[in-house]
Amino acid sequence: MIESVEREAKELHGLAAGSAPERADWTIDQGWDNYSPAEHAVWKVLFERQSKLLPGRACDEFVQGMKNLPIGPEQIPDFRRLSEVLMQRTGWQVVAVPGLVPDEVFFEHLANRRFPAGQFIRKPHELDYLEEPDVFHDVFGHVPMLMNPVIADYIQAYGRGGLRAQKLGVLDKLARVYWYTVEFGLVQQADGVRIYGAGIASSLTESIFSLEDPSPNRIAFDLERVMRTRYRIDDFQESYFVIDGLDQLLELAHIDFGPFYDRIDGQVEHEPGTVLPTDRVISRGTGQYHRERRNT
Ligand code: HBI
Ligand code: FE
Repeated sequence: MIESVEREAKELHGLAAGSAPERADWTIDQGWDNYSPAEHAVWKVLFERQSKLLPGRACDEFVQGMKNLPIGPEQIPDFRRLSEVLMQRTGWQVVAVPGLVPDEVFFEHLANRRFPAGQFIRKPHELDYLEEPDVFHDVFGHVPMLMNPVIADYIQAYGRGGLRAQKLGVLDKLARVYWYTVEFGLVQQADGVRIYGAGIASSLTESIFSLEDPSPNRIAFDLERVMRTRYRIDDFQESYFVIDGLDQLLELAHIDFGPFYDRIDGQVEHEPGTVLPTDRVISRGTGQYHRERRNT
C-alpha cells in the first residue's frame, strides 16, 4: 500500500502517471457552498449515529475537542471556520484535498501543521465503506484530537518523521506507528479503555468491535513491537494497541526513532493477530472474527 500511494492517488483522481495536480501541494478549494442538500444529509446520518455511540467509548479529549469545534449534525463543516478555532488552540489548519495524496505531500502538510482533509463525502449507499479518506473520516475522526496540544505535536512530529523515514527507506515501519496510534489507537482511562484513533472514532462498526468484541487482542503499546507489526487495511484490526494516556504520545513526539529502526532492521515482522510472550496483554482476543472470515 505504502509504495503505491503516489500512483494510487493519481489513478483515483484521474491523473495520468507523470502529470501533476493543479497545485503542487494537492490542495483544492473546499467549495463549501457547492455541497448539495443530499451531501449534507449524508453527513447528518453519519454524525448522528456516531454521536450516539461515542459517549462512554471515545476518550475525554476527543469529546472535549468536539465540544469546542464548529462541528454539528446539520451541515458538513466549513474548513475555514474549523481552522480559525484550531489555529487559536493548537496552531493547526484544515486544508482540502481530493482524497489520498502522495506520501511526501501528506508529510509536508503535517510537518507544517496543516491537516489535509478529503473534500468529498461518501455516497449514501456506501456509509460503511471507504476507499479513501472523505470529509467525515478526516473531520469527525481526526480534527477533534487536533484540538489537544499533545496530539497536535505528535502528528506534526509524524510529518517530519515521515519525510526522514522515506529517505532512510523505513517508511513502512513508521506508518505502522501512525496506523496503530492516530488511526486505530485505544487509550487506558481511569474508567476504562477508550477510543482515540480516528479510524475507529469515525466507524460505527469498529467503535463497537474494537472495545466490546471478544475477538481482537488489546495489547499495551510498545514502540518497537508496533514498528514490527503488520496491519490490515481492508477489515477490522486483529490487535489494538493501548497507550496509558495521551502523554505517552508526547514522548513519542520527541524521541529519535533512528536507533529503533537500526535495532529492528532484519528482524522478523509480526502478523497482525500474533500475541508475543513479551506483550503486556490487556485482553487476549479469541480471534474468532478473522478466523470465520478466512473460512468463508
Ligand atoms: N493522504 N489524504 C491522505 N490521508 C492519509 O491519511 C494519507 C494520505 N497519503 C499517504 C498516507 N496517508 C499514508 O500512506 C502515510 O501516512 C504513510
Ligand atoms: Fe485517517
